Amino acid sequence: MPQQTRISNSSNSRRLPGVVIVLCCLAGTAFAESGALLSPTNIFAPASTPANSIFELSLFVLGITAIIFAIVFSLMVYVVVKFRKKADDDGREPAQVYGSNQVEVAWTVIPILIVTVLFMATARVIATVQKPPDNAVQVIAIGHQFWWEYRYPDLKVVTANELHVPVSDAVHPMPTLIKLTSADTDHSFWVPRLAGKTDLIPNRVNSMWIDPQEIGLYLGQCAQYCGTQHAKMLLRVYVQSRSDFDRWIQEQSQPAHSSDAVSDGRRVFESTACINCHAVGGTTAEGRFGPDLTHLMSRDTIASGVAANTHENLRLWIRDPNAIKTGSLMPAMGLSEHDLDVVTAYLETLR
Ligand code: HEC
Ligand SMILES: [Cu+2]
Repeated sequence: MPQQTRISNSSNSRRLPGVVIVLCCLAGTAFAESGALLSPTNIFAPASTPANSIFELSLFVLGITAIIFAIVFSLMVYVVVKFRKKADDDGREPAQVYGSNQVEVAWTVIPILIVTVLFMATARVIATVQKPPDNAVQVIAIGHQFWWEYRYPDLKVVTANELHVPVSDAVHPMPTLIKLTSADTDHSFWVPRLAGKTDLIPNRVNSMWIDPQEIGLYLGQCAQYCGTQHAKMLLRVYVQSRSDFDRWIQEQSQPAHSSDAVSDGRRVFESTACINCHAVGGTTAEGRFGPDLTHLMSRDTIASGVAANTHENLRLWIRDPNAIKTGSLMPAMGLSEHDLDVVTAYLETLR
């Protein structure tokens, strides 16, 4: 009988590494299949210096903690297996051992060294991320419930929800410095592939910078709960070639193009409360509560990335913003079908 027990126990301990390998494989497959590596908000695919420094630091910390985990876990498994209750246990207490200077010095000094290394590596990354770059494009980002306002003070451009910045390669660096504040409550700017999170706080100006190295669209999300529609406060950063960016700035700094064909819609827009909340460059509309609409049609989306900027969505939005974004701070204006049509037509000329 004792003989039998020992045999089954030893086969159990031989099965252990197998179980660990299977678990690791499962976790790995789940991770790969979740598409995490392909996602446009992937924190493991940095495309800008601050994001890259943070990424490297996290790999470093993950590496050190993984080694500690492996050592502690293997010792634990070893102890559990080796000193488990045996069939021929005599029931006596094991030898009691007190005090060992070597062991105590080792487990004090080694952790102190590890913590010092982690501290210094972190402090270095914080210094890199906080140091404002030279010759940067200046942008002011203002968080609103539930949309983003972007101003380029030197370039005389005001826009909303879709931030455009130039690409910055190693040969011709052109970083963007973003100063962040808020018009109402706390928000947080987080585009994982470009930089870490920075909060937008009323009556305070924070700053961050990015130097995206690849042309493309980078996505993010307000990362600080700011009210009902926090979840629909999406971030879109368009990284463009130098010439495309210059052309975009050139177009955005023009006043709105006016067209007589839509004068009915323009009249409705300018005689209702729209102009208390929205600005259209070169007209009497100078409201600042809502997004600047001067170049509305140059944007791919409306309502902070929530809906594509199509005729149907635009009309639906003006009829009832809550149909697209519950809790939005734009009221449904109760316009007639005719007024809805002409106002939408007018907005569609704001290129
Ligand atoms: C009380 C202020 C207020 C009034 C009045 C108002 N809006 Fe708005 N509007 C907003 C706010 C705030 C947003 C942003 C909503 C969001 O994304 O959460 C917005 C968003 C929009 C957008 C989407 C812009 C974008 O780029 O995402 C359009 C288009 C728009 N409004 C048109 C109109 C029209 C047309 C009228 C008049 C019929 C009007 N608004 C009246 C506050 C207002
Ligand atoms: Cu927010």
